[in-house]
Amino acid sequence: MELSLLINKFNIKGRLVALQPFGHGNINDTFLAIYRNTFTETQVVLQKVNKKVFPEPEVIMENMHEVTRHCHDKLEDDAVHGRDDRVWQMPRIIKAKDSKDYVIDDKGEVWRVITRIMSAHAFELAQGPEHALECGAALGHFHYLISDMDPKLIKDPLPGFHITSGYLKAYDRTLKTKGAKALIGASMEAKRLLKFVEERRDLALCLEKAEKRGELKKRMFHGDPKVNNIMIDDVTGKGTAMIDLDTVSPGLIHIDFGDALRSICNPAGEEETNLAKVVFDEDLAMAFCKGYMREAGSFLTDADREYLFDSIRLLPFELGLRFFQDYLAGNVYFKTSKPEQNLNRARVQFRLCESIEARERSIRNVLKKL
Ligand code: GN1
Ligand code: MG
Repeated sequence: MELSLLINKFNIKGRLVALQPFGHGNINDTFLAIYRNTFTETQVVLQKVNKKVFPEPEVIMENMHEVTRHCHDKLEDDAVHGRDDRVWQMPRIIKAKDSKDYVIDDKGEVWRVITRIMSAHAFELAQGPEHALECGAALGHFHYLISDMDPKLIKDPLPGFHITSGYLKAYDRTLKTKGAKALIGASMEAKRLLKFVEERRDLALCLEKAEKRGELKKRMFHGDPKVNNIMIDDVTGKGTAMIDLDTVSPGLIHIDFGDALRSICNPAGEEETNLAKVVFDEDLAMAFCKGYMREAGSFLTDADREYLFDSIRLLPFELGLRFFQDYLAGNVYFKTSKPEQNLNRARVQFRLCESIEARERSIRNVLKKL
């Protein structure tokens, strides 16, 4: 179905004047739509939820309904009581004309429309310590917002998401395939990455083991708090919203903490091809942690703090493993424009992991002072 006909099934006022691809997500297809009215303009985001990644796109929308309802109520209450130093925002679902939260097209694909957060941007890379601090504040505030949500309202959006032991199992299964064997046989770099994974199998289980021992407890987490999912107000320069709410569900907040840091403290970005440029920037990390603790520090336990370093080391390893496995499986999960792209993405994450390992003592010192 043509995109303009599809978006016409949603309840949006005005005349559609532009509909164009938007953002750099690796999973869903995203478009920006602009509508004109006599006195105003409305901008919305149209997205196709990726069925190959999310087994039940309808569940994603039910979850989003619950998350936004909970957070919007809390945001309004906080605003009425003047509890915040800024206006925190969150996208709203725009309903279809039949009052549903999504539209299913003739191919069975699930489409949704959400509001665009206006006068704010997300960046592809950290812009400096002030930006990193605001990213930390935005994630910390988001954790506060969802902290008292009933996890039972949420259905598992993506079974196995951020379960590192599961990714290792999938990787081991892939290694046995003909395709993976051929790719590894043909590339020195792939062999090097294989060795990198072998040397770190134990570390991959650190958070899962801590959870099993009861030291860490699942709470609500975001699941994908990378730098381009954190909106910064164009006028004030302050963090104003977390976007990409598809994976908000019960999980360890450590995953979010490590995932945000692996994204924000790598100023070269996920697609860098010159590994010499990939380093973990400790100034950005310190700034991020300061912002995060200001908003979320009060609900972290001593045990939570114990595992912060492990989470910073784990997440680039986990993402590198996911990229590497996808490369070996023939690029079936993450969107790619070049056949070697997932291999290179894995190289970047593993280099970042090494850079974190080399700075362990200094990073632990920073974390102790928080
Ligand atoms: C994917 O779609 P996007 O780019 O927001 C992935 C994240 C990864 C990220 C790496 C559901 O997120 O886990 O960290 O790519 N999301 C899913 O860029 O797998
Ligand atoms: Mg995402």
